[in-house]
Amino acid sequence: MDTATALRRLDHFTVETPSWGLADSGTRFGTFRQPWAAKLIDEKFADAGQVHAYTGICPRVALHIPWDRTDDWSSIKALANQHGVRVGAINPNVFQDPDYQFGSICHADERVRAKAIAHHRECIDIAVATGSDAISLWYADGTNYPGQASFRERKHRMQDSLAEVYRALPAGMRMLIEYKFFEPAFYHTDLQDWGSALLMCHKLGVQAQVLVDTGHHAQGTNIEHIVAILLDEGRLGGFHFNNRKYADDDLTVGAINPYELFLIFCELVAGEEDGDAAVRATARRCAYMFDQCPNHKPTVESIIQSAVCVQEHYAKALLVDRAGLEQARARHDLVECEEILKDAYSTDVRPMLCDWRRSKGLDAHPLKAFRASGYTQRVMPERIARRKAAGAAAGSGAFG
Ligand code: PSV
Ligand code: MN
Repeated sequence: MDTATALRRLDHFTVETPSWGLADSGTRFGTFRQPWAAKLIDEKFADAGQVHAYTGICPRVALHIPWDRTDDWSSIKALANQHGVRVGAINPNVFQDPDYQFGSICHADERVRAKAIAHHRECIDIAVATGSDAISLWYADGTNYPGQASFRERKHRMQDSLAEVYRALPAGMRMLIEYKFFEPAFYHTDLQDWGSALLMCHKLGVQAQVLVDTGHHAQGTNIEHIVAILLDEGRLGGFHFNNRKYADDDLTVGAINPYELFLIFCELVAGEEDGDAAVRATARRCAYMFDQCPNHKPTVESIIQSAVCVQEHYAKALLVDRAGLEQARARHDLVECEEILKDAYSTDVRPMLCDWRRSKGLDAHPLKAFRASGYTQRVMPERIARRKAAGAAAGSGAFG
């Protein structure tokens, strides 16, 4: 694709910011508090607004309930708008309440399943109230030891529970189903891979689609292949970008393996340009989101880094010489096929992206501009004072 067309295509490329990626996070060994990290929902919108103001590609913020719970959902839409963003996918949390120790929607106890289903319904209501068009579902359900439970009984409970949630979905709202092969369960996870997620979607209906998270696969898994299959089936609903070295590390996008990211984007872009209108529609509707934790980095800066990185790799994928690739494939010219990909990957797209930003009235260099703005230094004392005034009980955090 030529540069002018690629520049136009960049106008449609957006990625959702996770509210939890702006909050303090840690590991089971501890959380190192960052004095500027957002806690309350207005702070999360303010920070997300900064990410969008400097990158121009992050207009939506995903919320996690109950971490982001508030008494008045009707005012949340306006609050987000005040900060130049809007509400993205609503993520129910059915993994922290003590009732969910042995599962949520797969739990053997009907009372616990009903509680989990009611929470999903609440999230659908929140999505309606905030103008969001998706709920995003991830489950920690699984077992830790062989023999602990019947896989098939749990599968049936999941099917029945998700069917109930699906029935509550209004027209036009999507249910994104995310899989993960392990953690926190260490023996089996009920929704462990794209196959099980797809199976659920087929049982539920067209409003259910699979969400792929980079960190949720065994080492060496060919994620771009999964993306291609799900696109072809019309069931790729969303993508959680992050990067990992070992497991679900939730590091800044591109920190470890940018070439993998590029190859994933090659499939997403191939889908956007496919000759089949259904594949094109699926690819163009795929909700791109970050799912990362700051891991000792200043929160807003780390998401700006990710945003710049995904935009660069999307741009590189747009520049792949598709016609040349088709011809080289037809000749079985393996070397040329790979060279075409590497040419695009090696292209320095930064000047092109600087042009794109200038054309939108943005600073050409988002991270530098944000750092120079003094935002972090400004909000830090305000937030420290606010925490002191409110006491330790204020707000919600993320993991840990
Ligand atoms: C847990 O692994 C996780 O990171 C999933 O990827 C979800 O998308 C996210 O938390 C929010 O619930
Ligand atoms: Mn995720």
